[in-house]
Amino acid sequence: MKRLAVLCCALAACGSSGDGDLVVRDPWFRAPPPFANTAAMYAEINNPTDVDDSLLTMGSPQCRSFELHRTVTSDNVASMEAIGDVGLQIGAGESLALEPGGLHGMCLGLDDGFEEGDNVVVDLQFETMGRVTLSVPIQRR
Ligand SMILES: [Cu+2]
Repeated sequence: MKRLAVLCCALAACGSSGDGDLVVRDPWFRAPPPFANTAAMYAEINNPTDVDDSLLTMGSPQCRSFELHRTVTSDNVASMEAIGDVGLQIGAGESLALEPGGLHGMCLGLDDGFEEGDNVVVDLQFETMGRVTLSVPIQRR
């Protein structure tokens, strides 16, 4: 059973397993505006192993539901669409960027008190690695 190292440098608690497992770098939620009902989550997921993997789903007890989204721009208008059940591939030796303007996790139906400075528990379900739980800071960037 492989382990997953979480590098969460925003919390000054950096570490690495150093033995070639999946690594999630710099996970964060964009602090939502007042009364917003959704928030986007970003991170970089690195797969230094020699086994392909795939991010299948995300979830959080602080979100009514959670979707994987991509940003699509058409006629200069950006909008988001959900990625279906196929998940997001992270090939062996590759990285997956969840970043503003691109792929991201979307927390729908926010808890009250989802505010800058707090941390949110998020589960990521990977096809090969299984479930990974992160503590993700809410930030303004
Ligand atoms: Cu979205």
